[in-house]
Amino acid sequence: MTSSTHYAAARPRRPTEGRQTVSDELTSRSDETASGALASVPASGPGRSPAADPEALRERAATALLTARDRTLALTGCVDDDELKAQHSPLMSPLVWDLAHVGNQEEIWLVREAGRRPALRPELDAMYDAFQHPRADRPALPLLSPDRARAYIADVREHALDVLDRAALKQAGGRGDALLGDAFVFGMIAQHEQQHDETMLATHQLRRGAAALTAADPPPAAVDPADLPCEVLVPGGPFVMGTSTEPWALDNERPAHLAGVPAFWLDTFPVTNAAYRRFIDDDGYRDPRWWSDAGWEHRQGAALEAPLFWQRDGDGWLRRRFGVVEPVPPHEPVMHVCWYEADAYARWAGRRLPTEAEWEKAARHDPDGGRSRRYPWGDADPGPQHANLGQRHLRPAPVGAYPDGASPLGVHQLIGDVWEWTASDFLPHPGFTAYPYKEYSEVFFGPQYKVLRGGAFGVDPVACRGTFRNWDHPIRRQIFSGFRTARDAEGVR
Ligand code: AVJ
Ligand code: FE
Repeated sequence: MTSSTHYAAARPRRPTEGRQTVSDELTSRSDETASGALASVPASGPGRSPAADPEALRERAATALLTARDRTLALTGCVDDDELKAQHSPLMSPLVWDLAHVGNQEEIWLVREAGRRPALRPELDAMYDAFQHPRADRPALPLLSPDRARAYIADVREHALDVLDRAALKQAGGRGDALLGDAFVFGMIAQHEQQHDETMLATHQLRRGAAALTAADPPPAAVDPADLPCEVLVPGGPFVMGTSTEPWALDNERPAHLAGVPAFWLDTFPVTNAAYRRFIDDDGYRDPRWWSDAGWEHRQGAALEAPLFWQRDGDGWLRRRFGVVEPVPPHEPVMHVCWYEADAYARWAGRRLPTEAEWEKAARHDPDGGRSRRYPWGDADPGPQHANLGQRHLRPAPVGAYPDGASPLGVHQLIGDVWEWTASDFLPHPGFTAYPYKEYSEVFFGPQYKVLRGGAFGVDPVACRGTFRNWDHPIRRQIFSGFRTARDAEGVR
């Protein structure tokens, strides 16, 4: 994908090293161990801060905002105005709604709340409030034109960066403005824009017509999955789930708390297209034994027969991917399946979906010392050697492509490639406090949403962590969703 930088040019990009500073701090902290210092972890709120200096924080925040904006402009700059205003699916907003919505959220949180400055365009709040207008209704709104939306978000950004330049970025947990601690609110808004960038990427995938986006293919497998065990034993016992120390963790990831998980076996890799085809070929979609009642009802009503975007081609299958029709690649993680399909596949395989706690233990537990780490590979921020993230590639990588991103127990590709459905409903961690607004997470808690973990190729590293939680309805599959399976380890401790 090309990167549009015309806005960034209005304010020179500053050199970046902020992220590394933050993760270096984290490597030396050991408060997230199952054995020790949980008592020192605050129960809620934006958490304790690393001793990052304010200039490094300012740098990290500016870089995160600029990176998000480059991507937003690239995703909206590659199609014409009619396409920006069109609704490509009733599941999605017109791209031009997302474009102005990210700016409106930035105005609300960075200009008004963090900066305590007067509103720039308060009359836009209602139109770009996701709760006032369901996605299906958004095309009928008198939305800002693409040019006006770009001018609006650029204006907001000028003010937001000025707020950032002047902000007293104290450590979180100290006195003063909690929103500014660790530059949290800036990180939150950068993550918000990146989340919409992933949503816009899903809109591009739904859109018909010639390809508008291209990117290099991800790396091929560097290890042969056949040479590795197909599942890994994760030991039982408590581990620290969630975080109270990760500076930009969102409210639903907090606080750190002990979670007990009995020993279990987890797939080494996400389920591949080849494995999923065996389920299809075995008439898995026609056999109610594998489906929950709600799942079977949905499978019947929606006439599901294969993942979204797949079509039969003689004995084989093709898929449409960002405007290109191609054979389904056998060794890639399966994608665009809903929770009901993942659940049915797992039962057919004599297995089950992992719970969210199991997934997080597999991703974060360090068997040497028992600490919970930020990522499967350790505490370092994700690099291109670890995981397929950040829209560098417009598809998942084949299994075996990221041995450097594996966990110490040998679980691969937990981060990146595809979001992984878990068995769990989206519920608050014990001790949860909504912060800074109930509409980010709290209003979504309940059995109507299932949790997805790990991030996909379309997720930026700033919005992906071992603790990061995503959620969606169990029928949704326009998202970049896959899964892996698990089973109990009876008699194993
Ligand atoms: C976390 C992806 C479920 O898109 O609804 C965007 C992220 N929240 N704007 C969503 C979000 C507010 C959210 N998900
Ligand atoms: Fe939003």
